[in-house]
Amino acid sequence: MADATTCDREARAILAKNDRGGYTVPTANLYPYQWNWDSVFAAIGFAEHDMDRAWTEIETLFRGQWSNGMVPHILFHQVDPGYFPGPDVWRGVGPIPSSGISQPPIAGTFVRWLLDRNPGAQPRARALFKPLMDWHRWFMTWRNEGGAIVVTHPWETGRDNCPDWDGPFAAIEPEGVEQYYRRDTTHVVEEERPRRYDYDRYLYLVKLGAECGWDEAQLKDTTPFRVADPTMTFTLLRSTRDLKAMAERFKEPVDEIDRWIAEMEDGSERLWNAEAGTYDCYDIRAGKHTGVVSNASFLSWYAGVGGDRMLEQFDRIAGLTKYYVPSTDPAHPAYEPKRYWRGPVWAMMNMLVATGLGEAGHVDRAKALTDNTRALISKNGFAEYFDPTNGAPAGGRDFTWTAAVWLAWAS
Ligand code: 9WN
Repeated sequence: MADATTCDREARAILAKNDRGGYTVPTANLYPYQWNWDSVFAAIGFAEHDMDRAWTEIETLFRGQWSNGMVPHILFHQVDPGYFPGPDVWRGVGPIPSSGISQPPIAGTFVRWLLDRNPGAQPRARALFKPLMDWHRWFMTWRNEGGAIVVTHPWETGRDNCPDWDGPFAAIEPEGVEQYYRRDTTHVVEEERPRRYDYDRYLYLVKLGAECGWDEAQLKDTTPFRVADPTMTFTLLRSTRDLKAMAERFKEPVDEIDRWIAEMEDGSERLWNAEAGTYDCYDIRAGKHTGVVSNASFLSWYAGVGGDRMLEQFDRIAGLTKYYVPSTDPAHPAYEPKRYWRGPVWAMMNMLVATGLGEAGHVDRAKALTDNTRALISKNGFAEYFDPTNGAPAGGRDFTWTAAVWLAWAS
C-alpha cells in the first residue's frame, strides 16, 4: 500500500500527464478526448493545487455547448483513431466536433464548490452561470417526463452497460448498423468491457440520432430508448439546488429554478420502485421499472430526496463485498464483478454518494465509505474501476477521475 503523500504526488502527476492543454482526457489511448463529467471531476482534482487550471477545464467544456443549450458528452478537439465511435459517426451539430448526447450534469454543483473555495474567481463563476442555466433548461425541456429526467442513450448516464438497460435493449433490433471495429477492446481485456450485443445497440441509437440531426423533438416521439434514470435526475436536481445558491449570490431571479426543483422533487418519486424498495430506472416506452439496485440508487441523499429510504439497502450492500459501493447489487443475477458497470466499484460515484450521506447526517457511513475507497486506491492504484471482491484494478489505468477524487478528498 502506497502512503498518502506518495499517492498525492502520483495523482497530481496523472492529471498533468492527461492534460492536453485546457482540457484533460480521462486516460491516454482508451479515451483520447474530453468527456463531460470526467472534466468536472478533473477540475476538483486540479483545485487541490491549481485553481486557475480547474476553472479552465470547465470553461473549455462549455465552449462545446450547442445553440440549444446541450453540453455534449464528448468533445473531439483533435481526431484520434484510437477511439470508436468518433466525430464522423456522431455528426454532432455544435461549435466543436462532438457527440450528440449529454452526460450527468454535475457541473453546476462543482462550479459552486470551486467558487466556495476560490471566491476571488466570482467573475468566472458568473460567466458560467448562464451557460449552466441554458443546459439545465435543455434537460427540463427535452428530457423531462413528469420531473424524472430521461436519457436517449445509455452512454448519457455514464453507466454504459449496467443491467438497467437489459430490458430496454431486449426490445431493440439494431437494424442497419454497418460493420464496425471496436477500439476499446484493443486497450482493455474484453471481460472488463461491454459485450458486442450492447455495442450493436449503442451504435444503432447513435445512428438514429445522427440521421435526424439530433433533433430532440423528433427523438422524443420516435426513439425506442427513452429511460428515466437516477444518475441524471439526482445529479440534475442537486446541480439545480447549487444553481439556486449561486443565483442568490449573484442576485439573479430564482423563480424558474424553484419550478425545476419542485418538478424534479416530484419526478424523483417516479424512480421509486416500492416493490423492490429502491430508486431505479423507469422505462418510459415499456412503462415499467428496471428493478436494479445500483450505485446510482444511492445518489438520493446527494439530491436531497427520499430521507433515509435507501439506508437499509445501503447497509446490506456495504456488507456484501470487501470494497463498496458495487455498481450493481451483488445479489442481482446480472452482477459481474469485473465487467464495467455491472459490478465494479467506481471511486467518483463513491465520492458523490459519500457527499450525500455526510450532508444527510450519516457522517460515520460517509467516512467509512471514503476510507474504504481511499484504501482501495492506495492499494491498487488509480484505475478506472475496481473489482469489489478483491480490489483488483480494471479498465483504463492512470485515470483522471480516480486521481481527481483522491486529491479532492485530500484538500
Ligand atoms: C462512452 C470516459 C467515459 C465515462 C463513462 C464511462 C465510459 C465511454 C466508453 O468512459 O464511457 O461514453 O467509450 O466506454 O462509462 O462514464 O464518462 O471516462
